[in-house]
Amino acid sequence: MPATAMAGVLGIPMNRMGSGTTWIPDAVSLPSRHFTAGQWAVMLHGFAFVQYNRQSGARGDEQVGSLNWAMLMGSRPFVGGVFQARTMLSLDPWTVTAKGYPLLLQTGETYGGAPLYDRQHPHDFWMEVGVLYERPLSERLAWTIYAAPSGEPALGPVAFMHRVSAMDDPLAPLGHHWQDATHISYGVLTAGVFGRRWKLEASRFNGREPDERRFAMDPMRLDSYSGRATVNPTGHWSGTLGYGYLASPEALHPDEPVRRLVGSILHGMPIGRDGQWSTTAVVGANRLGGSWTRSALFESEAVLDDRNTVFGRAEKGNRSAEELAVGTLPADQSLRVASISLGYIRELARGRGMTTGLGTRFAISVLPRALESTYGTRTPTGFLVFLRVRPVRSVSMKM
Ligand SMILES: [Cu+2]
Repeated sequence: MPATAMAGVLGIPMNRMGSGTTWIPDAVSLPSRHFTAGQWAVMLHGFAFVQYNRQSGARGDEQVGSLNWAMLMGSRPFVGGVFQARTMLSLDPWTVTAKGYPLLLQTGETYGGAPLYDRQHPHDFWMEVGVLYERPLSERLAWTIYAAPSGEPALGPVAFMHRVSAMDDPLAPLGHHWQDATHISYGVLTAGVFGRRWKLEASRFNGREPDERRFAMDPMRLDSYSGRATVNPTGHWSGTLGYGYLASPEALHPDEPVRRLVGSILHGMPIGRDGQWSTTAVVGANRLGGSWTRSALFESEAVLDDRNTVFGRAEKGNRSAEELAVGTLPADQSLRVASISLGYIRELARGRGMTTGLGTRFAISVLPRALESTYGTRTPTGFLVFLRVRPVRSVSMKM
């Protein structure tokens, strides 16, 4: 039996665990390698893309780079429960540079002391370093604690790179900083209780976004808090609702706390012998000062068989003129933007449990008239060709 089918506390399949302490539907899985070493069950995840990325229009740019991450997780029985140590690492700061990669309309974090816009920041090298402990209280109830010098508080859905509906899409969602951007927080403590189909969690964490020193751990703080409810009513569905108070997310605006409300619904089902189909909807909102800004995402990925994968994403949300650094508009003018993307990957080679695919992704955005002169068009596009290496999906036996 593959370790994916391994049952943890309360008989919950081990690979229900997504990033941080999130859950995904049991019917789908993130491809991984497993082995055992003594009492330890070890799981290795990882994706590496090498991509040419071209964003069109007056604010466009192009880049050859690599997006990548690897995760190592070890679990073992410990005083009546299960102990897990994990780390997730990324070389993005080298391979897409400290300034990140071109992505029209993206905002969040800084480079050279200035806010980034039309670029996605690189992920920190230390994406996660943490420990997790789960222990049953009865046949139907268990408790858990998670402590991470770098990790993910209980807020939002599974982070995008760990989402089965987005795993083969190299690029970050435009709603990242409204939805799942807290997935790298330097200092997280989470406590929770759960049954087989539900989980309630509360976190204290560092609300500050990672700084520009991408290879160093940032100073730990526990100045922010969040709470999240998760339900997995059947093997095919998972839903969350979370709320967070981020004390001072942005270094450039240290006096501005953000309140975040995020809801998500994930669906997953197997397709044939080798495939799986996974879909996610997320709505996230940030309150800064007195007003809320919203973002919505719908994405889906189908691994059709051992050769073909298709994926797509549709998003809409608001940006302020200040966030997009449009000096000709009032700083607080709210601009509605939308984007849709489609991608396809053809597997070229397979070996040693890994598969290599050649992929492409095309995106088109729709801008309000107020942004036309800045972007040179109201429908800028993004184009990507890439090679992707990841583990072969282990056939799920947990249903
Ligand atoms: Cu991120």
